[in-house]
Amino acid sequence: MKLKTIIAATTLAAAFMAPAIAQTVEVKDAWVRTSVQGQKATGAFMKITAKDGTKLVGGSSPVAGVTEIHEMKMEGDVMKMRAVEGGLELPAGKTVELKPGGYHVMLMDLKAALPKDSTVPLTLVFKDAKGVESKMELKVPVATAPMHSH
Ligand SMILES: [Cu+2]
Repeated sequence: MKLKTIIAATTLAAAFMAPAIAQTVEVKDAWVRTSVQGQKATGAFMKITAKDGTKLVGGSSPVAGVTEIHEMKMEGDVMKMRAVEGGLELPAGKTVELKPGGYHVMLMDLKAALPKDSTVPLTLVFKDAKGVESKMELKVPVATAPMHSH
């Protein structure tokens, strides 16, 4: 019991030092879709794997006024987009893919164009089963199509 407490305290200290990194969450193949001047919104996509069950509850980026977790769904024959209520579930050990036509991180109120090959700083906010929030800082490449890492 005592050991567990010490480990928890150490993790917390590390989280404060290294601007708050979610140690148990892995993000791969992240990319942001290019946007042109005057465009109001774009999406960020990635593969997220949480070691322990957690939720993606929000995000922020200096390039966007508003960042939300969205899902796209067919309603009848209309594709609709809406914010994910209560956060996106990330079941333990299962990779959840955010991709065009499905879940995505919506960047709205864009402040400038996002040209190909630029980079967007993106902070993701996760909430674990106990309700503890942690943040992950990413530098996401801007692309016109999905990125692949091998
Ligand atoms: Cu959206």
